[in-house]
Amino acid sequence: MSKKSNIKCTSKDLEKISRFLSYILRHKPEAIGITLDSNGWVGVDVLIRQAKKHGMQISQDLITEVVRTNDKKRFTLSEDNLKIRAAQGHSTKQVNIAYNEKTPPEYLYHGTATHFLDSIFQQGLIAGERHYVHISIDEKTAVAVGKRHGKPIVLRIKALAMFQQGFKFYLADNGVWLTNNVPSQFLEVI
Ligand code: HQG
Repeated sequence: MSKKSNIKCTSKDLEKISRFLSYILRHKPEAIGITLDSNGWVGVDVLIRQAKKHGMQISQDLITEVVRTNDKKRFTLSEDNLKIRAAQGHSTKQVNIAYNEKTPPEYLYHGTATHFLDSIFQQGLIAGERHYVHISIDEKTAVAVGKRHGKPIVLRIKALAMFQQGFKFYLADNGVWLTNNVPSQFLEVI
Protein backbone atom coordinates (compact mmCIF):
# COMPACT_ATOMS: atom_id res chain seq x y z
CA MET A 1 0.00 0.00 0.00
CA SER A 2 2.83 2.41 0.66
CA LYS A 3 4.36 1.73 -2.76
CA LYS A 4 4.39 4.70 -5.10
CA SER A 5 1.89 4.16 -7.90
CA ASN A 6 2.20 4.94 -11.62
CA ILE A 7 -1.23 6.47 -11.90
CA LYS A 8 -1.33 9.55 -14.07
CA CYS A 9 -3.55 12.05 -12.34
CA THR A 10 -3.06 15.40 -10.70
CA SER A 11 -3.49 16.17 -7.03
CA LYS A 12 -6.55 18.17 -8.10
CA ASP A 13 -8.09 15.03 -9.62
CA LEU A 14 -7.42 13.15 -6.40
CA GLU A 15 -8.95 15.94 -4.33
CA LYS A 16 -12.05 15.92 -6.50
CA ILE A 17 -12.44 12.17 -5.98
CA SER A 18 -11.79 12.56 -2.24
CA ARG A 19 -14.55 15.16 -2.00
CA PHE A 20 -16.90 12.93 -3.96
CA LEU A 21 -16.10 9.94 -1.72
CA SER A 22 -16.57 12.04 1.44
CA TYR A 23 -20.00 13.13 0.24
CA ILE A 24 -21.11 9.63 -0.75
CA LEU A 25 -19.52 7.58 2.05
CA ARG A 26 -20.30 10.00 4.88
CA HIS A 27 -23.45 11.84 3.96
CA LYS A 28 -25.45 10.79 0.88
CA PRO A 29 -24.86 7.25 -0.39
CA GLU A 30 -28.36 7.33 -1.87
CA ALA A 31 -27.25 10.09 -4.25
CA ILE A 32 -25.69 7.36 -6.42
CA GLY A 33 -28.07 4.58 -5.37
CA ILE A 34 -25.80 2.70 -3.00
CA THR A 35 -26.41 1.39 0.50
CA LEU A 36 -23.67 1.28 3.13
CA ASP A 37 -23.68 -1.46 5.75
CA SER A 38 -24.00 -0.45 9.38
CA ASN A 39 -20.22 -0.23 9.71
CA GLY A 40 -20.03 2.11 6.74
CA TRP A 41 -18.66 -0.35 4.19
CA VAL A 42 -19.62 -0.65 0.53
CA GLY A 43 -18.14 -2.90 -2.16
CA VAL A 44 -15.56 -1.04 -4.25
CA ASP A 45 -17.04 -2.65 -7.40
CA VAL A 46 -20.55 -1.39 -6.52
CA LEU A 47 -19.19 2.08 -5.77
CA ILE A 48 -17.34 2.25 -9.10
CA ARG A 49 -20.37 1.01 -11.08
CA GLN A 50 -22.85 3.38 -9.43
CA ALA A 51 -20.47 6.35 -9.59
CA LYS A 52 -20.11 5.79 -13.33
CA LYS A 53 -23.90 5.71 -13.76
CA HIS A 54 -23.96 9.13 -12.11
CA GLY A 55 -21.21 10.65 -14.25
CA MET A 56 -18.18 10.07 -12.01
CA GLN A 57 -15.44 7.92 -13.53
CA ILE A 58 -13.32 6.24 -10.90
CA SER A 59 -11.30 3.05 -11.02
CA GLN A 60 -9.92 0.65 -8.43
CA ASP A 61 -6.44 2.15 -8.97
CA LEU A 62 -7.67 5.70 -8.48
CA ILE A 63 -9.49 4.73 -5.31
CA THR A 64 -6.37 3.01 -3.98
CA GLU A 65 -4.38 6.16 -4.78
CA VAL A 66 -6.87 8.44 -3.00
CA VAL A 67 -6.86 6.20 0.07
CA ARG A 68 -3.05 6.06 0.08
CA THR A 69 -2.39 9.78 -0.42
CA ASN A 70 -5.27 11.34 1.50
CA ASP A 71 -3.92 13.91 3.96
CA LYS A 72 -6.31 12.96 6.76
CA LYS A 73 -6.58 9.26 5.89
CA ARG A 74 -10.28 9.84 5.45
CA PHE A 75 -10.98 6.45 3.88
CA THR A 76 -10.18 2.86 4.83
CA LEU A 77 -10.00 -0.14 2.50
CA SER A 78 -10.83 -3.56 3.93
CA GLU A 79 -7.90 -5.96 4.21
CA ASP A 80 -8.87 -7.73 0.98
CA ASN A 81 -9.30 -4.33 -0.75
CA LEU A 82 -12.84 -5.27 -1.74
CA LYS A 83 -14.67 -2.77 0.50
CA ILE A 84 -14.21 0.88 1.40
CA ARG A 85 -15.56 3.18 4.10
CA ALA A 86 -15.05 6.66 5.48
CA ALA A 87 -13.10 6.51 8.74
CA GLN A 88 -15.29 9.08 10.49
CA GLY A 89 -17.38 12.19 9.87
CA HIS A 90 -20.64 10.41 8.99
CA SER A 91 -24.05 12.01 9.05
CA THR A 92 -25.97 9.33 7.09
CA LYS A 93 -28.45 7.30 9.14
CA GLN A 94 -27.43 4.13 7.26
CA VAL A 95 -24.28 3.92 9.34
CA ASN A 96 -23.66 3.26 13.02
CA ILE A 97 -20.02 2.20 13.23
CA ALA A 98 -18.99 -0.01 16.14
CA TYR A 99 -15.90 2.04 16.99
CA ASN A 100 -13.35 0.75 19.47
CA GLU A 101 -13.88 2.23 22.90
CA LYS A 102 -10.62 3.63 24.24
CA THR A 103 -9.29 5.33 27.33
CA PRO A 104 -8.34 8.85 26.22
CA PRO A 105 -5.22 10.73 27.29
CA GLU A 106 -5.60 13.37 29.99
CA TYR A 107 -6.29 16.09 27.44
CA LEU A 108 -7.66 16.14 23.90
CA TYR A 109 -8.31 19.19 21.69
CA HIS A 110 -11.22 20.52 19.69
CA GLY A 111 -10.67 23.14 17.02
CA THR A 112 -13.56 25.46 16.32
CA ALA A 113 -14.22 29.05 15.30
CA THR A 114 -14.49 31.98 17.71
CA HIS A 115 -18.06 32.77 16.63
CA PHE A 116 -19.26 29.39 18.02
CA LEU A 117 -17.78 29.92 21.49
CA ASP A 118 -20.77 31.47 23.30
CA SER A 119 -23.05 28.73 22.14
CA ILE A 120 -20.47 26.03 22.94
CA PHE A 121 -20.08 27.30 26.50
CA GLN A 122 -23.87 27.38 26.88
CA GLN A 123 -24.59 23.95 25.44
CA GLY A 124 -21.28 22.12 25.53
CA LEU A 125 -19.90 20.56 22.36
CA ILE A 126 -22.63 18.78 20.45
CA ALA A 127 -22.39 16.53 17.41
CA GLY A 128 -24.78 18.52 15.22
CA GLU A 129 -25.28 16.86 11.83
CA ARG A 130 -22.51 14.35 12.38
CA HIS A 131 -22.80 11.28 14.61
CA TYR A 132 -20.10 12.38 17.07
CA VAL A 133 -18.13 15.36 18.29
CA HIS A 134 -14.77 15.13 16.49
CA ILE A 135 -11.68 15.65 18.61
CA SER A 136 -7.99 15.99 17.80
CA ILE A 137 -4.98 14.45 19.49
CA ASP A 138 -2.99 17.70 19.40
CA GLU A 139 -3.40 21.46 19.18
CA LYS A 140 -1.89 21.77 15.71
CA THR A 141 -4.47 19.45 14.18
CA ALA A 142 -7.23 21.22 16.10
CA VAL A 143 -6.19 24.62 14.68
CA ALA A 144 -6.43 23.19 11.15
CA VAL A 145 -9.93 21.83 11.87
CA GLY A 146 -11.06 25.14 13.39
CA LYS A 147 -9.84 27.15 10.39
CA ARG A 148 -12.49 25.48 8.23
CA HIS A 149 -15.14 27.47 10.11
CA GLY A 150 -13.57 30.94 10.56
CA LYS A 151 -11.10 32.42 13.02
CA PRO A 152 -9.75 29.29 14.73
CA ILE A 153 -9.68 28.72 18.45
CA VAL A 154 -8.68 25.60 20.33
CA LEU A 155 -10.55 24.14 23.29
CA ARG A 156 -8.75 21.79 25.62
CA ILE A 157 -10.94 18.91 26.76
CA LYS A 158 -10.42 17.21 30.12
CA ALA A 159 -10.87 13.89 28.41
CA LEU A 160 -9.61 11.53 31.09
CA ALA A 161 -11.76 13.22 33.73
CA MET A 162 -14.78 12.79 31.44
CA PHE A 163 -13.91 9.15 30.89
CA GLN A 164 -13.61 8.59 34.64
CA GLN A 165 -17.11 10.01 35.01
CA GLY A 166 -18.53 7.52 32.51
CA PHE A 167 -18.30 9.32 29.14
CA LYS A 168 -17.25 7.01 26.32
CA PHE A 169 -14.47 7.80 23.88
CA TYR A 170 -13.75 6.10 20.57
CA LEU A 171 -10.81 6.15 18.19
CA ALA A 172 -11.53 6.11 14.45
CA ASP A 173 -9.33 4.26 11.92
CA ASN A 174 -7.49 7.50 11.16
CA GLY A 175 -6.65 8.63 14.70
CA VAL A 176 -9.56 11.07 15.14
CA TRP A 177 -11.14 10.79 18.61
CA LEU A 178 -14.92 10.74 18.93
CA THR A 179 -17.38 11.23 21.76
CA ASN A 180 -21.10 11.92 21.94
CA ASN A 181 -20.95 15.33 23.61
CA VAL A 182 -18.71 17.37 25.85
CA PRO A 183 -20.34 19.35 28.69
CA SER A 184 -18.82 22.80 29.09
CA GLN A 185 -17.28 22.11 32.51
CA PHE A 186 -14.74 19.88 30.75
CA LEU A 187 -13.73 22.63 28.30
CA GLU A 188 -11.19 25.40 28.56
CA VAL A 189 -9.94 27.89 26.00
CA ILE A 190 -6.19 27.75 25.49
C1 HQG B 1 -19.26 23.43 16.35
C2 HQG B 1 -13.10 17.32 9.38
C3 HQG B 1 -22.21 25.95 18.30
C4 HQG B 1 -17.98 22.64 16.31
C5 HQG B 1 -12.25 17.55 10.61
C6 HQG B 1 -17.63 22.73 14.86
C7 HQG B 1 -12.87 16.68 11.66
C8 HQG B 1 -20.93 24.07 18.03
C9 HQG B 1 -18.98 22.79 14.17
C10 HQG B 1 -14.29 16.43 11.17
C11 HQG B 1 -21.46 23.51 19.21
C12 HQG B 1 -19.36 21.50 13.48
C13 HQG B 1 -15.29 17.18 11.96
C14 HQG B 1 -22.42 24.26 19.93
C15 HQG B 1 -20.04 22.12 18.39
N1 HQG B 1 -22.75 25.47 19.44
N2 HQG B 1 -21.31 25.29 17.58
N3 HQG B 1 -22.99 23.81 21.06
N4 HQG B 1 -20.90 22.30 19.40
N5 HQG B 1 -20.06 23.19 17.56
O1 HQG B 1 -17.57 20.25 10.36
O2 HQG B 1 -15.45 19.13 14.35
O3 HQG B 1 -11.79 17.57 6.51
O4 HQG B 1 -19.45 19.13 11.66
O5 HQG B 1 -17.00 23.24 17.15
O6 HQG B 1 -10.89 17.27 10.41
O7 HQG B 1 -15.30 20.94 12.54
O8 HQG B 1 -14.18 16.83 6.69
O9 HQG B 1 -17.25 19.29 12.70
O10 HQG B 1 -16.91 23.90 14.59
O11 HQG B 1 -12.22 15.46 11.83
O12 HQG B 1 -12.35 15.16 6.58
O13 HQG B 1 -19.95 23.02 15.19
O14 HQG B 1 -14.33 16.89 9.82
O15 HQG B 1 -12.57 16.38 8.57
O16 HQG B 1 -18.58 21.38 12.31
O17 HQG B 1 -14.99 18.58 11.95
P1 HQG B 1 -18.25 19.99 11.66
P2 HQG B 1 -15.70 19.57 12.95
P3 HQG B 1 -12.74 16.51 6.98
